[in-house]
Amino acid sequence: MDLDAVTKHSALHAKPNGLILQYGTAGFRMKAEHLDHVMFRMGLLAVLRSKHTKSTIGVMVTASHNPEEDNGVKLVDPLGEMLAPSWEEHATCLANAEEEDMQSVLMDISEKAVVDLQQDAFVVIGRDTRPSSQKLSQSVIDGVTVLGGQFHDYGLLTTPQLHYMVYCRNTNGQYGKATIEGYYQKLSKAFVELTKQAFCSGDEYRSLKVDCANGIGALKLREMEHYFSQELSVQLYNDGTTGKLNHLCGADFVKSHQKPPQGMEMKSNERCCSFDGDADRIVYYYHDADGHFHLIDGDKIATLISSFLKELLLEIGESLNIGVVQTAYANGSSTRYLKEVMKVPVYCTKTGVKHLHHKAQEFDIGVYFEANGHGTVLFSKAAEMKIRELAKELEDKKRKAAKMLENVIDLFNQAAGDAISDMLVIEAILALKGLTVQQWDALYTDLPNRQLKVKVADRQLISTTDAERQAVTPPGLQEAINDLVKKYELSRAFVRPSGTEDIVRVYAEADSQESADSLAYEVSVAVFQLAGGVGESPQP
Ligand code: G16
Repeated sequence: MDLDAVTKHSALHAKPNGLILQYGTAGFRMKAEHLDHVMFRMGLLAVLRSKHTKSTIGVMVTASHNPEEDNGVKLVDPLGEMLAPSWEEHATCLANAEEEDMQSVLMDISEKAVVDLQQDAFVVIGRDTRPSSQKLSQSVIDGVTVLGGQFHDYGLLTTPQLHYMVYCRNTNGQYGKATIEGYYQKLSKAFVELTKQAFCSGDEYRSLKVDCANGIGALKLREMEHYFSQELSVQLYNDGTTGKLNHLCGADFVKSHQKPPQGMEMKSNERCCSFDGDADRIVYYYHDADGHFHLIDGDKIATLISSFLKELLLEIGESLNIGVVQTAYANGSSTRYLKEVMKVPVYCTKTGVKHLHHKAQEFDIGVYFEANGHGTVLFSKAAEMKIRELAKELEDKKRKAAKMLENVIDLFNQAAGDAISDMLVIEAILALKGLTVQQWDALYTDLPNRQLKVKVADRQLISTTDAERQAVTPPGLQEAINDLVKKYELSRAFVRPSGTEDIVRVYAEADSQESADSLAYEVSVAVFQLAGGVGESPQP
């Protein structure tokens, strides 16, 4: 490790005075102009992580659903998962180190993590379409090269595509080819094979409107669409040619405001969906004949997928165990439906796909989705082998079901939640089951809910327990929430500090929209008063 070279180059990527950052829900995020030093340093860290794991590591430059002026960085571990928690601490130390301490912090990480410094390192890099992303990804490359690491810059990619590349490279191509064509071919082949089996191939199933949040999803879906256009035609909205990234559009906007994105032309009962800024989340929606907006979020996506998988397993007579993983944001009706009607075990983890992914690995088939539309399905190696064997051995209807499962395995991005892959899975399932969007929506009725944001001086004052469902500090906050919840029927509420934005999130649900809105407002006032609210106080 040439530490003098690190010092020299680090000075060119100087840390702004007094800036303290924390590796959050999905890496570092803030205004792009403050991130140059973080990118350089994450390039250094990726090299150490690569040496330590003797594998390729990924660095994605994106701030996903955040406004265009923000940026961020996500590190991707060898099997395409999020960076291991113990290394998140190293990332935070390195990002906050003063210039004169850079050498000692790097040595300290290498010693604590037992990094073999003689080992080669390889890092792959991707970026989203933000104006700041290209320059910031160059800073990552500077960090990688100064520590002697090799790299491949994929340029513009969705976040899940970078996760896929890392997974492919570290399994010597067994998971797929580590090129953008490899990704398109693998997913489209599985999708085309699956939809071939559909009985209902009427026009109704063949067209979908996609709001791309004015982000990278538009570029990549355009590149990919000709691979499957015989089976599904996609019409792209908010494709980045005129609008601003994530502004009044995208999955986060649609989910949190519970209304359609700007620019989308919706006819009644037409199936529409929205990606977020880096295309790792998806939500569906439609207008009914009376013009009412219906949102189909991650919870209903998880329900559709798990019921389809259960049916296929029943058909082939295999008792592989399925588990569904959610977070505290999951609508109470979805959890009840999964447990009581579908009889599948449901688990709740903290927010952040890294937590859900980890829990989902405990099952033969782990289905995980956050209500915001971030999720995928994981198949254990043993389950995958079994299904592939059965697809060869079984006969007739059973063989057909096993083959479908095999294609489903290939169609899911098992490294990370992926809007494009999830969209194709959902479209295939709807076609195969002959379901309209309304029939899908009618599986259960969501409890009315509301999400709000509260600005406080220091959001870390709020700490939580029980998968974020209970506030531990500041004193008195949980008691206040408990008292407010008692005023409403079928109600629930919780608060937690966001790990991607400088705000506190408030979630409430109740028996009517009026009650959910009112409960969310009252809880916001409690947060504002007890946790040091700043600026204008919450408005009803
Ligand atoms: C990231 C995480 C998600 C999380 C979301 C919001 O999404 O990957 O798991 O739900 O942030 O997190 P928070 O509530 O802590 O702000 P994305 O799509 O922005 O990368």
